[in-house]
Amino acid sequence: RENALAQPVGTTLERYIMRNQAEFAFATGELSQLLRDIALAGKIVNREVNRAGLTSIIGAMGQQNVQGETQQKLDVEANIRFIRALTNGGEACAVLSEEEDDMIHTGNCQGKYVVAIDPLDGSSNIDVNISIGTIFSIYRRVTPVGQEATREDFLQGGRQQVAAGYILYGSSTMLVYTTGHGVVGFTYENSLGEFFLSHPNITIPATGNVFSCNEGYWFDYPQYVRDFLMQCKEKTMSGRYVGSLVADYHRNLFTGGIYLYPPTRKTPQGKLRLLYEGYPLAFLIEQAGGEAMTGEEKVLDIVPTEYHQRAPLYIGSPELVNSLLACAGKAQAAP
Ligand code: P6P
Repeated sequence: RENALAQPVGTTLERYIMRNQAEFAFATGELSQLLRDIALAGKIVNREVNRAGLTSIIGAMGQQNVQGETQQKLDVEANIRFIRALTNGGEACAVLSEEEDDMIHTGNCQGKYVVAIDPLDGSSNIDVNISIGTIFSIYRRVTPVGQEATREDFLQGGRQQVAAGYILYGSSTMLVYTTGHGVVGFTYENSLGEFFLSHPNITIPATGNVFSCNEGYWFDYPQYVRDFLMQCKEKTMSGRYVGSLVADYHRNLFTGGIYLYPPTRKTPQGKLRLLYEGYPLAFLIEQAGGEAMTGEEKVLDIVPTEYHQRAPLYIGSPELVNSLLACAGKAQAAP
């Protein structure tokens, strides 16, 4: 991390990657290129997101989106952008997207990586101008280069990720990622079209004053979750829930706090997806000094079986996650 810490705030993503190329994860150059491709798609999606509100006006002026078709829903548009950027970049042999049932083969059979991605999470929030995000998770393929990727490339388990991160399209647009050497944040300067290093070494406070969950599901929640939430309220902690995972996660990463998506009657395994939400956010939070649990185990230790499987998610400051688990322990121990 000393190399990253030595890099001045304000250096560009490009220069940051080049300077770290020799240091670690980027040694071969392919992962560097993969991150550049993701950043490029993020810039394009950022522009689309910022114009979303104007689409109808633009449509009225006869302009169409880049595909020359009627304006797509933004999550569909984002999916196309990320798959195209990863295909053109050449480093990813396959992409697993929240928007696609099966993996997308990019045709880059020489590519050494596969990418699981939620191109635009929380897209229902776009229409009401709330922050949204892209979440990505990167693995080195385990199948031989030169062949098409297979299921096992994507079902390696969370601890095999070589990089993970998110792009938050918020009051400012940020790219936050890890390659296993801490968490780094870049802020986008629209007028220059560049990501600039703004947070060289992001760590989450050990505890915090925020809990984030949809209390509408209160009567669905396991008893231990209700016990924990009652403790939070007795301590007059703040309930903060945007309803957009990347926005809630990012805020808690900086202020300290815990985000909870417990099992509900509608979603007995929780609503959030493991491969492109749970795993990447869990990798990031552990790199930032936090915890990510399902109530039963660490998220990163779950053995994956399905591309789009769900998992409960309790993630954030370690002291808050451990307090929740203590409630689970008491509940289990209770006669
Ligand atoms: P609920 C958005 O649809 C999302 O996937 C996450 O971004 C968000 O945290 C969660 O679902 C909100 O779900 O059930 O509280 O509306």
